[in-house]
Amino acid sequence: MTYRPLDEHGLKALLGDLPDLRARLGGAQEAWRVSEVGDGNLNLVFIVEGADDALIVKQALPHLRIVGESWPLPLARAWYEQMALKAQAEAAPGLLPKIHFADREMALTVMEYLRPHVIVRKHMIAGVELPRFADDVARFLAQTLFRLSPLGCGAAAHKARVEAFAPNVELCRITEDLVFTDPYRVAKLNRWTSPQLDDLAATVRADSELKRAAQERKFQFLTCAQALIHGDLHTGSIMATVDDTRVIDPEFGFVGPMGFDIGAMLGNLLLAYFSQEGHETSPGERDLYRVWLLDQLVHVWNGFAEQFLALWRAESNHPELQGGECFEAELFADAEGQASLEASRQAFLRTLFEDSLAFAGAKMIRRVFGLAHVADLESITNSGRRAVCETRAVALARTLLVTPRQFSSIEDVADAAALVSAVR
Ligand code: SR1
Ligand code: MG
Repeated sequence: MTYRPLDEHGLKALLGDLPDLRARLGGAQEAWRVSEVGDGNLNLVFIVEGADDALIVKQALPHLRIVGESWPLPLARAWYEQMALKAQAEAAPGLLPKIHFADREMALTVMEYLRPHVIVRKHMIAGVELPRFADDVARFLAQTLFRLSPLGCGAAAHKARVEAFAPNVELCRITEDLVFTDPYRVAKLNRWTSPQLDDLAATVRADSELKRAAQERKFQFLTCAQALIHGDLHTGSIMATVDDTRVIDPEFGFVGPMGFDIGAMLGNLLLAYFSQEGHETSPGERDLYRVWLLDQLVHVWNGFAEQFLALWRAESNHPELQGGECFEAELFADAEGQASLEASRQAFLRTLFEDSLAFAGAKMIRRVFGLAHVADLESITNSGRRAVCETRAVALARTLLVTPRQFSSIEDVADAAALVSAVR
């Protein structure tokens, strides 16, 4: 199929020519209801409803949706997304949407329609508690980052993934520019709550320690090929109900630093936390929800660390699994070796914790001063109140990015967030 952006008519014709999907939707093709619901920055997203079932159709546009044709983007991102969805679904069963059909030329993916799932960011703006969220996200992180790294798979499989995702250059460049560089310089597309944050934006641009930390993390992002990562794992990339969680949209996927995915999640939970006061209709209304959000922060990291270590102990070098080739069991066979291996695992987790906090800080700062903001903060219509929330978020973000080693645990981070938000 040659690429053409789809409209309602084109979409019905395309799905009508695919017998499996036509049967799945059911009823007469003319009666199918099509609505374009994409509210992200990059793609077209359609819901197609037939008599029997409904489907999601996602199609990449050749340019950045939020900017327009002046910012061309490769259609190939849909292919990286399809490859990542498949790899992650194998590594973390049950946590991704099912793919029914994919076409590389059309940059098109047809997926199960998740309902009544809602984007987690929207749930968090509305103050909805999600009992499964932290466990599921921790499992997604542990299973994908372990099993899609050389700790959990063979060297050849790892190198094949590095090669397969390495050409996802333009999407990675968006992150390199928008996350690690633009917020720290005068850039045409930067924006912030003005005039309230004008001075803080200038302070950020003049902060050498902060800029150095951001550049060190950019270097890590560019060079550290630890695992296939999602690449954009914010709360807008997760859909959930109270009893089901699915991770979507891994079009920024590539083999990169594990801490980038974990940090994206922790940073976005902190943004959700700091934005809560802006959503209150009476003072203190969101106090309990704030506590719940910090609990999620703690549970995501601790749950991840526990499951990641358990996978490392159980699956690495497992004779019946195609486990990793690092830390080969025969090198650590005796008691001293076992203790040494365990110390190595703990040290790995500690470094990963600091990486994750630093990336979390970078992800928070970009959402306040860069091009792409988050609805948690943007939906606070009173700019004065929004600026207060943003200033607090930036205060913690700077500490996370510059001195992640000052935090001995994720509980420390939660305490620091509570302290910052208590400052009037
Ligand atoms: C220019 S695209 C802006 C942002 O949207 C995506 O969700 C990524 O976070 C990207 O940085
Ligand atoms: Mg996305």
